[in-house]
Amino acid sequence: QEYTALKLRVKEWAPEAEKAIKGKVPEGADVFFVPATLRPETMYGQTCCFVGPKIKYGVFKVSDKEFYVITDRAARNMAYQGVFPENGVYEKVAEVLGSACVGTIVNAPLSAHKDGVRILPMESVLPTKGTGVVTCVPSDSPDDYATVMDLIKKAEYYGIKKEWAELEIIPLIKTPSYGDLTAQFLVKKLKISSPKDTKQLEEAKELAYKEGFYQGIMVYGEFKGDKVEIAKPKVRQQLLDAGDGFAYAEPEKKVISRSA
Ligand code: ZZB
Repeated sequence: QEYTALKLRVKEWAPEAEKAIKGKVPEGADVFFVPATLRPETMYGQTCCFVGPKIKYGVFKVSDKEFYVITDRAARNMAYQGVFPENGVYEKVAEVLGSACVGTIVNAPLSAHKDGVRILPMESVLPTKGTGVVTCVPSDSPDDYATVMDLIKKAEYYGIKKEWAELEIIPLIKTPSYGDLTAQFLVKKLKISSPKDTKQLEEAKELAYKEGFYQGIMVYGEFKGDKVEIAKPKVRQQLLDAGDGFAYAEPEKKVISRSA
């Protein structure tokens, strides 16, 4: 899987996370949360960025001025993909629990929400996939939409301010079958009522991917009017050229045949 890793720069730390990194990251250095995405063309619609509250993240040094918050596993993989200065070497300067990061404000490249977005908790983030950081696009990702609705509904339970999850959901892509808010449409259609409806969410994700890629037309951003198929690599290249993102590949997983 070839992901686009996106660099979301920390603007303001949540107090607990700030304590965890204090004295370990040089004053004035930039720290980035780095989600891995397969949908660079949807980055205009980022409304928050998810971490697993129970996941342990490392803060890894890229240079004196630049540090990445990702899982140890992702850092190891990146170390063989030219992300760090020396091949195979990755230096961890601090550790921080996902829950401690909740409330942190980050700048999300291309997002319409220019003042920044919050780091919020998502129970279903897999520590074994991508970077363990997931950027949230509730217009086009059913998982993200279901999680955002749940965060709003149970803000107190999650220990967040409701407003943090209430950023406007902007239509990005229009398709013949699902309109211009694919995730919301599919969540309703498949009667998904919470992020725990994992089976329906899996189905919704597959449908959203297919329809979005093959039938989608951009209705937002620089490539408005273009087919998603055409816009996707262009948006990706822009992010790479601007230094706001880089390529990240997951190592091949052995496919185990279920019928064998
Ligand atoms: C933004 C985005 C916008 C995404 C969208 C999807 C969609 P897949 O297809 O199963 O390989 N993701 C990345 N890492 C993790 C993780 N550790 N745990 C849980 N989810 C993760 O999934 C790839 C997508 O899953 C990634 O692309 C990321 O969310 C999420 F409009 O980034 B995506 C229809 C999907 N739409």
